[in-house]
Amino acid sequence: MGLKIWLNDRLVNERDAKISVFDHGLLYGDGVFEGIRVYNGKVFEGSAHLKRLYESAKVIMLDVPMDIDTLTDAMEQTVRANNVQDGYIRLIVTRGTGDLGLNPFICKHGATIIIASEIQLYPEELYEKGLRVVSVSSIRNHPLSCPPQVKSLNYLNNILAKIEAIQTGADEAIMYNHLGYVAEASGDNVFIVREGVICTPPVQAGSLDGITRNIVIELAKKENIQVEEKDLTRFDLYVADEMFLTGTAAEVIGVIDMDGRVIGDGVPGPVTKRLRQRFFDYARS
Ligand code: PXG
Repeated sequence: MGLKIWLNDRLVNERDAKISVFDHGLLYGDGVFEGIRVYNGKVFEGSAHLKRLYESAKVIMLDVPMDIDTLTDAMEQTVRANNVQDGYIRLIVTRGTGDLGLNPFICKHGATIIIASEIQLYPEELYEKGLRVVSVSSIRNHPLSCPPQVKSLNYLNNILAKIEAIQTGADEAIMYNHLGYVAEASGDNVFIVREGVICTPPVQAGSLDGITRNIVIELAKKENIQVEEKDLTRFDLYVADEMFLTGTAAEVIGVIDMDGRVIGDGVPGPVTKRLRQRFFDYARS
């Protein structure tokens, strides 16, 4: 039977959900996407994700073929058609079908794809034990290349980072920017706790403006924990009392080892655990 997939203007069966080999999303990674959670059958932070999608599209001069209300409705229809209660939406807008040339303006209109399905989280035991991360040599996009805030279909930089991490036996990569400051993990934002203060790199350091990141910052402030967005170095991470990552898939997950240095007490710390719980409650409320 398979899933019901939203393709352009309607729901189709999974086996009929096909796009052209001349789609520039495939040929050049030319397009944008979002990964969005569904909790209790409801799209989580849908408007924040759509805002980011439209901004990414604007930067690469891609016209999203639907307005926000229509796209919101399409996501909700896709969630309902697949009976997703707790799951994941992959929303993709490609440049559409063109020919074998870079020129995006030859493509008449973008293709819209919405998949609503299950999500592969880190195994539960990793939330208990914490992640091991390594510094990788692949840096985040330079601000004068495709801006790192654009959530484009071209994720090769981050995939190279993930490969480096896996090759060394770690769970995740810590990526730096062209100046040597910490940017983020390959698909998650990074935070540290030091003497009771939470720090995370500013978006300008080359991190994605993460939706989980922003919620966690707000939740921390509500808990009366001071939050600073500032440039962080490798040193700051090594000597942190706690480290954790945030993202749509991972939610909030502790880090206990970086480049062979034990972080804090070598177990997910109290602030990490508290924020993980607060986020869990918020997402499901
Ligand atoms: N940085 C990068 C580079 C990301 O791709 C985040 C940070 C976290 O942002 P959010 O808005 O999710 O808090 C992301 C998000 C996947 C997948 O399928 C990847 C993301 C989100 C959902 C699924 O690997 N990345």
